[in-house]
Amino acid sequence: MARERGRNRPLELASFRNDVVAGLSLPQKSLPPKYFYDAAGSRLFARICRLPEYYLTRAELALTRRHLPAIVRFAGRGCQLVEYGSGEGVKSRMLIRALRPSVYVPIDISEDALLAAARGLAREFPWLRVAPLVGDFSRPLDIRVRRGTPSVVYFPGSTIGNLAPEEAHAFLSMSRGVAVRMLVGVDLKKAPALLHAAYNDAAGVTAAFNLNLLARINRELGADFDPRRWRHYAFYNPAQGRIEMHLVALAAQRVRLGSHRWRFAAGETIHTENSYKYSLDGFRELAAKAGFRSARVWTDRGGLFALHGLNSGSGS
Ligand code: AVJ
Repeated sequence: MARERGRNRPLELASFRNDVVAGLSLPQKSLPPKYFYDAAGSRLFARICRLPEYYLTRAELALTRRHLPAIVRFAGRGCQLVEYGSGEGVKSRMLIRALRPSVYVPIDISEDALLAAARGLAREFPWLRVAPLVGDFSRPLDIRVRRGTPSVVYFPGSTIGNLAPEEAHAFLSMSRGVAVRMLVGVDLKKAPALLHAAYNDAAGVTAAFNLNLLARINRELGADFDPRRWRHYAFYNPAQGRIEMHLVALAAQRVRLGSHRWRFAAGETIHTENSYKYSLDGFRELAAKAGFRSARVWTDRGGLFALHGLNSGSGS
């Protein structure tokens, strides 16, 4: 195991570097949001989930608790449960306990977090077969599903919101080859002021989360970003139906990474994340285009967040 990790790390670092160089070389400089989640970023994200303004996590937990029996009936006890995410959350454990999957496949980009969570789950649920997989949802699923037992893909947390609708369509189409059913957590469209507050918390945790990306690029790739010369900027773009997060250069500056150099004008931004929001019908339509029938949808009492139960319409 240790040897395998030693082999993978340089590759991971090389793709991180390639993605950063490619993103900063675009006309609208941008960085992929999957790189937010190093150890410091994951801690900051856990704090975001507890912020009073960040309703998403609480709303999804509440709806899962409230509709658990119906969700379990939809997914089917004993299924093979594939989850994007390490499965350490309360929601996942609630679902595992009630669903009793024949095998649980958590998929996460952070190998350390994934293996730690898998060990924790194995301890908590001695009857559970856990088969963790390092990866992310931008690449095709490489899991050998056992024939005869339906596979259910669980994609909670509105992580699908990080994808543009075309990418979300591609992800859903690809999942259709594997999943008989899907459970997808999706943040709902709502008053822009509420969305704005969720990504501009008073305590500044989201700002720290966004800025940590520059610190990580410095730490791991040896770049020379000065985080004090950048500011968190997040707003709702109603035409696109998404929150956009950016980092704004407070002054003109240059940044270097190895032999690469970039100039930033004062006020120029690096686009770090999109977080798409969908109406119930908007997401149903997207799922239908990818060949899924949207069979069920559950929401919290406040109508803030939705869990869609999708049917591939192919067999069991
Ligand atoms: C984990 C992608 C669902 O978009 O709300 C939280 C990440 N970014 N605050 C989101 C995030 C800023 C989050 N997702």
